[in-house]
Amino acid sequence: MKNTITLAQLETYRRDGFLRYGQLFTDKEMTEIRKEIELRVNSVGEDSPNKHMLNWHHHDKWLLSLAMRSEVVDLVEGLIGPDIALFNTRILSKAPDTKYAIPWHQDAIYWPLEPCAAISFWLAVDDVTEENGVMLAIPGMHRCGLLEHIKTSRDSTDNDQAFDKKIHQDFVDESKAVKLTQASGECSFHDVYLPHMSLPNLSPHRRCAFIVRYIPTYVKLIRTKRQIYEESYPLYWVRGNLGANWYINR
Ligand SMILES: O=C(O)CCC(=O)C(=O)O
Repeated sequence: MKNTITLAQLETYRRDGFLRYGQLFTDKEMTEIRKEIELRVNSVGEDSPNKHMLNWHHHDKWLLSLAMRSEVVDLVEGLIGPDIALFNTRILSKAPDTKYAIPWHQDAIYWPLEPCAAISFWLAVDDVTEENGVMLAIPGMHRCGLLEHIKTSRDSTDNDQAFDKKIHQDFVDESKAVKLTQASGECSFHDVYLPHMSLPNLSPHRRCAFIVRYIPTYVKLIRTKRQIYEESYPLYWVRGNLGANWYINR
């Protein structure tokens, strides 16, 4: 049966800039997904406590097929419409007892998209609690457009170095932030302009998520073909009209 987004869910997504969808995969499916993702996380060295495995779907067919699963894409369609491309993927695994946080940011500051429209699908591989590196978001602030970001310092102890920019503190009212705790197998979606961050993992448990970014195909990737390869940006067509881009799978 096709997964659908209700009108109320769509309205929530548009109003808040994110949607906590709830359970997407069953416990049985998650056992399999967790096993596969764990294999990949454990294959990466111990040099960083936070494992950022960016765009592994380019060389990993299993990850690509997870990102293409109709259970996920049906929901994405309900939120951004029927013409969809896969832009990037990330496994983000936070090791237990680590001090690294991800600073407040909007994904829009990083991505060469014109117009800048994208949605992130965030799958909780492990249970996400208030202690193990939960993501925080400020509802409704995606409607403010791009906020001023400043560089984070490389040696900062509170920053995850994969994110080198943070929203200027004048624009972040943490009292309005909500914590996106989720059980394993639950998922959320967030808009490219949503201010969000994540806390350090102070618990004895890993916090791993699989994150996929999709764009509507009318959005143009502002890169030459050479840059697309150098920066690991080739798009995959997922469904609907092809729109303005070149796709590696077409
Ligand atoms: O998973 C996290 O801790 C943060 C993820 C994030 O910043 C993102 O999905 O853009």
